[in-house]
Amino acid sequence: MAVKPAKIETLIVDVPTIRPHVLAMATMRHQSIVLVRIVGDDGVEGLGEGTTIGGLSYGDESPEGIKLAIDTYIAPVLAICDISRIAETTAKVARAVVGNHFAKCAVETALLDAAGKRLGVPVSELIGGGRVREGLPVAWTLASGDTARDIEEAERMLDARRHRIFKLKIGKRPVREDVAHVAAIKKALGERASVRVDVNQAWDEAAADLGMRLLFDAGVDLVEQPVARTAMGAMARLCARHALPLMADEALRGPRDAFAIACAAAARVFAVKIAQAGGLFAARDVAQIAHAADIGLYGGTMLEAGIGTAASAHLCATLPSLTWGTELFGPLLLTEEILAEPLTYANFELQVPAGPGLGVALDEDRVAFLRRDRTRTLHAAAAARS
Ligand code: MUC
Ligand code: MG
Repeated sequence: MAVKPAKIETLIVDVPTIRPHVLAMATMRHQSIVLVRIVGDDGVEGLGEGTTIGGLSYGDESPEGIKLAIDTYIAPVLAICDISRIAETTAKVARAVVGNHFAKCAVETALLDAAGKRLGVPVSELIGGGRVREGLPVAWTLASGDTARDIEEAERMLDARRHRIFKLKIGKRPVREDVAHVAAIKKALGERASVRVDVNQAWDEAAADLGMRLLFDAGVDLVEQPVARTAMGAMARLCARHALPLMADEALRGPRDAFAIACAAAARVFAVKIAQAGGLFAARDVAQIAHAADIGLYGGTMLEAGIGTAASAHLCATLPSLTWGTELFGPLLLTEEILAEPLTYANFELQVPAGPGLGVALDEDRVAFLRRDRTRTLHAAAAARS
């Protein structure tokens, strides 16, 4: 029987981070999470999340823009769809809305969550050929901006058996200063941990040449997006010149980019991100192109909270090869949990939820308390009283 949407709701939730998160392009002190709730006329609810980093400093979709794209342009398309037919629905959305990958991913996630609940199966069973693993290795990002604090943080994570892969955010300081910071951390952690860096496009090719040589000598295992996402020629030349593997992140905005990068031999590893790719199915296609081209895979994050992280985990659980693990630690960077039951992190892994759909539920009271429009309402009420 066809299912029409009875309710489509979007809201922004602002949650502080546990410490400032220093990236090449922004310092995050909070995360703005866009949640989507789609309730079918059969009463089944699907949840999705569209979350980016640092407002508009990372990409060209902002939290406010994601919400607007869904409310104004995607919701009217959903209104005339049978939303239980996901491929048909997302194809109609794609015809009406160009780009806006984060917004589309949030909506597709909600449709998949509801479909899984209707069928009584996890989302991982609806994409790809089902699961090949139940737990995902999870990296942690050291980005306090301070070497001693980063080492102390890494030691705590190792002691707690939470993470033994560390990604360092660099690119803000001169290359040699950044590398000295990374080398000190790698020296302190030694063979107990894999140390990788993410430059978030901050270098030009000459800086990347110097940086990649020095990072390789320091024992670093991987460099993520050292140059601009459009600098495909430079990425290919860096791959050819350096033993240190280069991972594409910002350059990968879906299967067509994946194909172009594979053809140009411009990366040895892909960071697969569901939002950046435009949804779980598009991200699955990115992974399949990597597989066909002998490119390694890593489950990337946009520092999503529990809903987006669970969705990414379902996809990563289906990938036959996930050589570089994942960085699905988003909820752990936030001071507040918005899921009724937090995701489980133990023994250096994230457990992929097992229940129907995404297998997670929102803590509705927390969400009601944290939602941005509630704050506004309170401010407006206070202004009206004064
Ligand atoms: C990115 O560029 O990969 C992922 C982890 C983190 O700390 O920031 C990101 C985004
Ligand atoms: Mg990155």
